[in-house]
Amino acid sequence: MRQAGRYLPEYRKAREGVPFLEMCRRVEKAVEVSLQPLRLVGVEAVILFSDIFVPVTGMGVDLDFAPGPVIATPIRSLEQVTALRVPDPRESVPYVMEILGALRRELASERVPLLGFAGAPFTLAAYLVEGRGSKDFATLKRMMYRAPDVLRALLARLTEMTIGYLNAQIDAGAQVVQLFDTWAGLLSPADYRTWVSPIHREIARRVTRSKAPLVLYVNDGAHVLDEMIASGADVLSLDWRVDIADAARRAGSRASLQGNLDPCALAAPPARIRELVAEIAAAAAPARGHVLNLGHGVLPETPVEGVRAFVDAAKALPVRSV
Ligand code: 1CP
Repeated sequence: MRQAGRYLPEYRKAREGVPFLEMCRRVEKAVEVSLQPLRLVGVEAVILFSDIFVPVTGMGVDLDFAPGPVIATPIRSLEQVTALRVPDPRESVPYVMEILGALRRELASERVPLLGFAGAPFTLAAYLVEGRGSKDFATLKRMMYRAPDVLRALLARLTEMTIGYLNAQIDAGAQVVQLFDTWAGLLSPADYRTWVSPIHREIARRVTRSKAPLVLYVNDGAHVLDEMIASGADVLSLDWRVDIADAARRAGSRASLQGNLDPCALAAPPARIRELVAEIAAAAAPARGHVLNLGHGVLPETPVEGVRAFVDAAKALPVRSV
């Protein structure tokens, strides 16, 4: 999950006076803040510092962050979709591969795995159509019913981009890749089967999973868990609304699990955080494998002590394979 960010005073310092996209482009800055959660709170894996919208800038979309993504001209027509490029990410966003290479060199002696990531096509399309974050993405949902061809064409381009981007990250040194479908949980099970599942399956089929396992995250996805299991992803990252014991039973030997403490629980005293971590680990024990994590990214208001208590409690658990 998102583990760098504003809850860390050192991140706020590094970010001072630097626009967010500039942070993602400046290799030394991005390497520095990627490593902050490892050095400052002791997490056991490093995730590339970037954003799901970084590769979208290479498609010819004008966007900025305030603090979430804001699209200058939201995509509403087929003409706009056909104008989107699907470039080679090594050429359009070469700095992402440089950051990964630099991180691998930095981590070579430490046995700390490096994660790359991408936004899933549905979630990227949600912002591109809506223009910015939203509670219900009503413009996107209207497009599903009024202009399904436009949405289908947009998702097809984004799927090509995403597959090329994840494979380029694996070539550049990512040892695990995570696909974030933050907004796919807004859909009914039937719409999810139509608009989302085929894309997840295609990505799982075409990403080089023999070199880097694929983690799939869907926020608010309890009602589509069986579809997630059928996606072919190696690890399913669960939000906190999912009963992880039930997920372990349903996934069986088909997928490992990741998650799923409510990020707000990091406000609890350390002793309570230790209890909650032990409860999740016990509930996930029957799973094929389990990566202890939050059920979403660390929130800006989170006390650093809470994050540290979570990490320490996780490290005190017996090691399991994934
Ligand atoms: O300094 C700041 O204010 C920027 C805050 C921030 C950060 C730290 C944004 C803006 N993006 C990021 C980095 C980021 N985003 C990472 C790097 C990982 C790390 O270093 O820990 C990752 C994996 C993401 C992924 C991301 N961005 C997602 C998917 C995962 C999720 O959290 O659901 C989404 C939906 C985004 C969009 C986005 N970017 C930034 C914000 C605030 C948002 C969310 C906007 C919204 O709520 O609609």
